[in-house]
Amino acid sequence: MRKKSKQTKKATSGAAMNRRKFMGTLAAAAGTTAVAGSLSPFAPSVNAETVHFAANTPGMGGAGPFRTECDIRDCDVEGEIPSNIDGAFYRVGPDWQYPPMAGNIPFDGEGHVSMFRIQNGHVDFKSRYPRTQRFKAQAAARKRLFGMYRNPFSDDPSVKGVSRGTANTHVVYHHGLLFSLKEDSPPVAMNPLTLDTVDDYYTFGGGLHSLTHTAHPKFDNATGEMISYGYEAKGLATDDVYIFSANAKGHITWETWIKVPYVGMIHDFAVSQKYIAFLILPMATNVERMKQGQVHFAWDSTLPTWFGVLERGGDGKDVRWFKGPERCATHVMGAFSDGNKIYVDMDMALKNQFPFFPNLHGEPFDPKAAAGTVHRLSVDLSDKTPRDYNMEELYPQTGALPRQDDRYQTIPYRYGFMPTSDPTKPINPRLGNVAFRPTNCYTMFDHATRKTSQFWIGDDSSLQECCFVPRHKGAGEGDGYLIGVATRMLEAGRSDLVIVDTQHMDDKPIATVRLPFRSYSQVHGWWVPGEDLPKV
Ligand code: V55
Ligand code: FE
Repeated sequence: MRKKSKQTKKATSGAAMNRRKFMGTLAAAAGTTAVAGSLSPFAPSVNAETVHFAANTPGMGGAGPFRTECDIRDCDVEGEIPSNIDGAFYRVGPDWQYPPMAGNIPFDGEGHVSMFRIQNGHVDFKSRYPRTQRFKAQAAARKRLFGMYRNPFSDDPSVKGVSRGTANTHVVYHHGLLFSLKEDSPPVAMNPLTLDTVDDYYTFGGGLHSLTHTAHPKFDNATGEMISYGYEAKGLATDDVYIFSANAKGHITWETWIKVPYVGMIHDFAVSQKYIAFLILPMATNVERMKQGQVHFAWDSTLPTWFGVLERGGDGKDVRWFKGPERCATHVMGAFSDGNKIYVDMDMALKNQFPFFPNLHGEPFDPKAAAGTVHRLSVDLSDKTPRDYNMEELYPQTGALPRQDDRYQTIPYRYGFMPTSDPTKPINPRLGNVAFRPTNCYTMFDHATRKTSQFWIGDDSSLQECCFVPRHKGAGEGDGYLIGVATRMLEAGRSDLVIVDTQHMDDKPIATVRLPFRSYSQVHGWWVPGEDLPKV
């Protein structure tokens, strides 16, 4: 017993520990709550195991995982949904299947996909876990078998060769399949109507020559192509990036390879009509730390950023790299090219934006330096002298998870959207002293005028990422609705789907779909028009 308590203390780096926390950590370390050995007359027989989530399980703000696959026919809708909104809003986020290893992070929970199918003013809700290889292995064993975030050294030996992918980051739709994505593994393909998993390791019919696939593919709406990539493509911590394009039927018609200056997180990328661009971040892969049981990344503030550009359809050996200072930028709002220039809009901050990825050199997490604003990165490829890339801050609003009218991916665009926090808005006193100002606005950015408009949901709620829904087929850019999930913080985090008119950002939502529970937190979501879905 004494030996065990020592190990536990080490694992939580000397934090003061009450008994409850201690038991929780022990349970997490063992993957189960170990009650065998108790002298209670109710003690189960030897080797019996129960599943218990400690109160401090990461994610969900202390509420614990959701874990409920469910169907609701005809959700409660407040307000009116116009009949021209016809389609499916999909969302995904991590939702632990089994209690995580002590010290693991929210980004490692099993992906859970939900769908709001909207038609004729009615909304049907469905949620399913994609049956990843990892999910199935753990379900069969009735316990956690995978260790730390993207760290194969911490896994149970029984899962060697089983895909580690959690499919927890993004859902997109292409050639009739819904892809649930995690950047360390190939897509998991689902039936877009039933959410049944149809392939737990999708390789585009064998055409995918990478061991990984990003969560952020891009879509060229003129050609129907999906342009995508995988980093660490030849295995753990490799400096190879695989880049490809799949046609509207899902056949890979172009592929190439590049090497990166150093191996860091490449969470998103940019595609214009002419170019493809990557931003390499100081969120560096660290194999030594993985071997010591840590997560995949640590922020190395001594590293520069690198902006790499190659031609779409070209050869990876012609990639050019442009240097920049330490910055964190995770998501692309939009990208376009003009002659030999490429422009990439991203939310960008000075330093590490993820409190759960450690700073390698021991600096404390800095929330001010982690606040991101929309920046425009650019280079002129006709300029042959080696230079840094250019960057310009476009707007002062702070936030993350920027989006655009997705019909304008790869081409010049005018409107962007982002969940933001507004320092001038009140915080409901019943929320007490909140550590972070809630993200309770959706801001619409007009790049033509540099003006913004803002939807504010109120002082008691926070907003997850939004998706843009065109008002009707052929509607002008940005003319339509923003759709996203709100967390009602004074109702134990209950979830509502809100639909906001982009022409009336100041107004209340036109409709609110009231879920009778608190769902897991979304990372990303995707809108699919009804006419693009398979016929039932
Ligand atoms: C992100 C999210 C991830 C991940 C890496 O938002 C980067 C960025 C939910 O998982 O693994
Ligand atoms: Fe992302």
